[in-house]
Amino acid sequence: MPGSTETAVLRSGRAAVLEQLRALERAVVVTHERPDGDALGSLLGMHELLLALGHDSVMFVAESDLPLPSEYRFLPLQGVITQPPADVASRTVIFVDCGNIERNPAAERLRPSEGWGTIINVDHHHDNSRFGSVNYVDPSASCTAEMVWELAHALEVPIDTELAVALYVGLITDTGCFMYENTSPRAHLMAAELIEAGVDVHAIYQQVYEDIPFAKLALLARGLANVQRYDEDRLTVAYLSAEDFAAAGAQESYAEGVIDHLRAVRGTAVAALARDRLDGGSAAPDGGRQRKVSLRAADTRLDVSAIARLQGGGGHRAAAGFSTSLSWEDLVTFLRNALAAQLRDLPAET
Ligand SMILES: [Mn+2]
Repeated sequence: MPGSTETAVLRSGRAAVLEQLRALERAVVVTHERPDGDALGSLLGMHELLLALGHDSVMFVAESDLPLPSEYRFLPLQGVITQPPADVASRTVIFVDCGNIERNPAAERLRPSEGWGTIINVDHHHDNSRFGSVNYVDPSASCTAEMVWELAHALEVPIDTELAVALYVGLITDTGCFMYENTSPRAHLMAAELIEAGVDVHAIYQQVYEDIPFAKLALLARGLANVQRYDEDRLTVAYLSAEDFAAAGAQESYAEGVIDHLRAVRGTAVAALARDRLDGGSAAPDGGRQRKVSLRAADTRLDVSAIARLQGGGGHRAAAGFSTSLSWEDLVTFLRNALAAQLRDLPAET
């Protein structure tokens, strides 16, 4: 729970964002790289909210993030632009679900320089770097879509079916279909309202979770074949190499969900999945591979975002990630040490 100072900051940020959302005329809505369900749901939701207010709005997703994961292609995102708009300097740039400005691939071209407009930052990551000129960061929100939903209420924007579907996708993906720790009564109240607004629960579930390309199953099989466990099974790790992706015929986004299997294994306190970046990323100094590492805490006393920050990443206590050029062996050593340090610092059990 946020302390009173944090709550005061949150309220002032919310008021400032509401004021900006009412007053702005032209906006570009953006989110984080490799967008997931909450990123895309809140991107589309914010865009539709702006259109409902009568504003000019465009959505930007970098070329490098296309194609979008196939499970989200049913969302009406055909209109996204893949380069920042030429008139970006005269638009309010609205970041949703983006904990750090560097998590957008076009950060350099979205950052205000002299004479530029406003950056609005709406997010629920507790380690958000508050990079906006106005920041509304609410770590108690289950997803950024929940914050967009709440802003729509405050702005008296009616929730039509299209807006409801966008927000619902953010809600189910970030709460693991209402099963993660962040699932609050408010998340369920939001779901109830979105269903009343016309969301077809089962149809969306099928689109997002049950229309799996076979290559994704093949990639999961390879990931599960690569599982290793350390430290009395408290650390469960697996990797997906570029060769695994090639052999499965899989895109990078097909790795989504593999880590859930690692987290669910009895005994696991922390799960990690390291996957080679298929775009190569920036070349590693030793000529080695660039890897993207996803972390999950199965033990709720642990904070994997703190582990991710040690490597320049971030996220939530229960779900975080970072990029690295560490070798696999060094990466495992790092994770084992980081986990051991957190376990050591836990209060003694009574
Ligand atoms: Mn999110």
